[in-house]
Amino acid sequence: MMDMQIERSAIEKHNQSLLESHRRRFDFIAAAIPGADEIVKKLIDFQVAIPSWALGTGGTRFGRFSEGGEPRNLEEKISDIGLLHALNRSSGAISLHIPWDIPSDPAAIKALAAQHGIRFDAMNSNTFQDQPGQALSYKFGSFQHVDKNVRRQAIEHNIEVIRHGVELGSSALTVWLSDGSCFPGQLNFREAFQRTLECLQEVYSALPEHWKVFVEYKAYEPNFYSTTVGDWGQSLLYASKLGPKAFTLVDLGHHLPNANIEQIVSLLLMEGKLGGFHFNDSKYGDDDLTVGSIKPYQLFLIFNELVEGMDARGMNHATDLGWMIDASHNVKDPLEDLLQSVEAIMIGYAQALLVDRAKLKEARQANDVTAAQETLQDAFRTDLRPLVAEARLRSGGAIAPMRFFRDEQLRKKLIGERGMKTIATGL
Ligand code: AFD
Ligand code: MN
Ligand code: MN
Repeated sequence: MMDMQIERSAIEKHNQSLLESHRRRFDFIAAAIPGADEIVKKLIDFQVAIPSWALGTGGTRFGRFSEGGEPRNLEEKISDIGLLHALNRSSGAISLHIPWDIPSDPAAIKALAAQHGIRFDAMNSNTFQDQPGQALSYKFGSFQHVDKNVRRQAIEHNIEVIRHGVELGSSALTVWLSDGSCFPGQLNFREAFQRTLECLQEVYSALPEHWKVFVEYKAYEPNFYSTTVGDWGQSLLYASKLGPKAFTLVDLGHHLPNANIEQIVSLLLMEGKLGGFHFNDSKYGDDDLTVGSIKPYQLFLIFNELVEGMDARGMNHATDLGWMIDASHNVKDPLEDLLQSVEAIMIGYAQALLVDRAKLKEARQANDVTAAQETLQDAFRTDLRPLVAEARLRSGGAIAPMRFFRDEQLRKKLIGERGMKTIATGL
């Protein structure tokens, strides 16, 4: 059931109306920079996985203000991502969260996703909430828990998530553990680490042949004194002890204020232990704000390290890391927010591709700090949106997705089809 069909003719009409001005802008920037076409080709290949839990309005512990027209089930979530992908041609994947997204009919879900050109990226397990009817509580943690029965329940859940993923064609599991402590004395840190590692090792041994497991770290929240997978060092320690199929997952909002994330990314990539990202932005904590909305320069600096580090290892930019969004939209239309987030990621990536690597290397060799900074900022200050739009156009998408979304009143149409009072499962 295709909830919302975006007519090809509507996109073509939209593009026709914008083509002349787009062409002018594209030709201008393509004449001003080297390798415009190469950048466009890389942008066409680059796909960002959309989190299933972000298609509805998020909320905080203080309240949730749903928008209306939100997806009521997994089919509608896939349809919403199909809408995004039809417009930006860069959202060709979905990251599911279990048990929120348990498919009633996996084959039908897989076929529906394929119809939209969407594949299944990493699966996310959930041992940070107690589900209805759950035998044992995760109130005091899951893999770290002192009770081996709780740990067993959490291991079984993660193995169940892998099973769902295999049915859908996914090949990665993201484990984010909210485990930790709220007060000094509550935990023996060493024993909590050991128990967590033993559980992760059991999950690791259940991974199918070509699967990866991403160990996601987070500085604090919901625990506020310590987190058992609390920073990149701990995640790297777990991933290194687990083996070659285990990697770290970098969520941009999961660092203490002012952390140098681009340096962390550079070193994890050097170690071959960077698994992927949960992109978002933040001012203070794990705010899950729109990518690039607060610190776009940091996003560019991260991509600058990624492009340099991936090229140093001969990696395929599009396929060798997990590119996922993890955001929560409390006051914006979720689909508009996701269109903005994907665009910000594409712009940051394009700018990083534009960096004059030879000039940067020369400046570094000469300890010419000013020239090194100028080289980076030169790329960051170049407006590459016409290249991102060109990549969409060449892939059959819309030159201006946000304008299309509004001109076609797509949210109003979704409300018409689903009603005002719909709540999507998720955070
Ligand atoms: C929350 C956590 C973490 C996790 C996500 C999905 O902070 O980022 O990846 O939920 O489980 O945002
Ligand atoms: Mn995350
Ligand atoms: Mn988070």
